[in-house]
Amino acid sequence: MAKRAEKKKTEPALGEIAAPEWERILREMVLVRKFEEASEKAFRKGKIGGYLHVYSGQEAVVAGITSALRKDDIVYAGYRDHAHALLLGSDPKDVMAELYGKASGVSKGKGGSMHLFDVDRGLYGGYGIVGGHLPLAAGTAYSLRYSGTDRVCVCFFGDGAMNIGSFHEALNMAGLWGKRGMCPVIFVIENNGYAMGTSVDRHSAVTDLSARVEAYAIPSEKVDGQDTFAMRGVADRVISQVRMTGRPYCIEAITYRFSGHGAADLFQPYRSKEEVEESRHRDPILILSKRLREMTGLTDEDLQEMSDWADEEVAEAVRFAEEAEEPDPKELFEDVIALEPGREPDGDVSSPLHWGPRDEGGGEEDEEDEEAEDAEDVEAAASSEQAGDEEGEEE
Ligand SMILES: Cc1ncc(C[n+]2csc(CCOP(=O)(O)OP(=O)(O)O)c2C)c(N)n1
Repeated sequence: MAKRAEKKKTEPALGEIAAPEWERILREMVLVRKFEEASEKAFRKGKIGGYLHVYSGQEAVVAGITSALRKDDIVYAGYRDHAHALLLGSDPKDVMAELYGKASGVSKGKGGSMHLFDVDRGLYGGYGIVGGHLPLAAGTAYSLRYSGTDRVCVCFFGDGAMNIGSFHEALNMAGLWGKRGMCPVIFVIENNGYAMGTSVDRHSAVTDLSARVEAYAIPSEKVDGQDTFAMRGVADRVISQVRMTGRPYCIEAITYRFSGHGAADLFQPYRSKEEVEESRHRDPILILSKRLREMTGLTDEDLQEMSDWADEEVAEAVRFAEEAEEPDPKELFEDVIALEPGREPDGDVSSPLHWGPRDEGGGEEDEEDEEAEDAEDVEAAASSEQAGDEEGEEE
């Protein structure tokens, strides 16, 4: 009996989420898959520079979570971030243009595949430094609560990111702030079994990853990351709980990436062909399609129409990216903290965004002033000490 109640919690029935919404989620997952296939092709043709990590196989994880978020919630992602942008509603044309390094890309062509950024859609970035975004997510969650809102922050990261120092620092602070209801962050471990070519049991002393999170007073649970129903179920429950309590939570989604780690990982000696083949039976798109066929009467024609629509959207995105303008080289110095060599800071120089080369003369003066102030303080302290001694003598 208890078991059945638990199951219902993680698998919302169709009545709770309307059939058209499930079909919309499936349609978007198909779009992500086709987008990834096209981006790999473009990378191999040399159209995309830098690096490229695709998400095929993991679509249910982000689809389940993002479909349960509010528009004003915030999401952080690692470098495998195309699906996050697309499922939050970024225009596929702007995402593809970013991969191509074009000016109309979501990060003005400066970020590329690993650094998508679309604040209007709630995406506060993809991050190429493994685990680098976890402290940002914890701090963002704190600020959301501190400013009196009930918004939440979701932070996606891979199993490999759990072995980096910033993971432990971020989780410790989140656990601590969470005790006072001040850290509405949901950590989502996208456990695809590998950090590049190193399997979880070769990179982690404790392979029960969600259990490791509990050491920081953050409750957690595991979920089948290939099953969109299960992902959406846990997302609905956890997001509303975190929104209400301001306490962090961790979801470990057990998933699998069908492609190599990155576009250059062609031979994948760390896993067998059979293993990859086998994982295809747990394709999240097939699982959801089958479910919807049974529950909403989705037909082959409907699936074909979704596939054709996604093909057209992606073809248009590629066309757009190919034809888009390269960024102006001057743009290199915009939106960054460092200034061009020799350029004077303008505007409010007290803002970190205007930090520039320090004026040496002014700097010395400042130092002299500080030294004089220090000397005055020492003098004042010495004379009051002396006065105290004299008082003592009088006594
Ligand atoms: C701080 C840091 N160390 C090392 C790397 C090199 N690196 C790139 S990807 C990766 C593996 C990360 O694996 P995981 O977090 O599981 O993400 P997945 O690729 O599975 O999504 C590493 C170590 C990096 N980018 N940043």
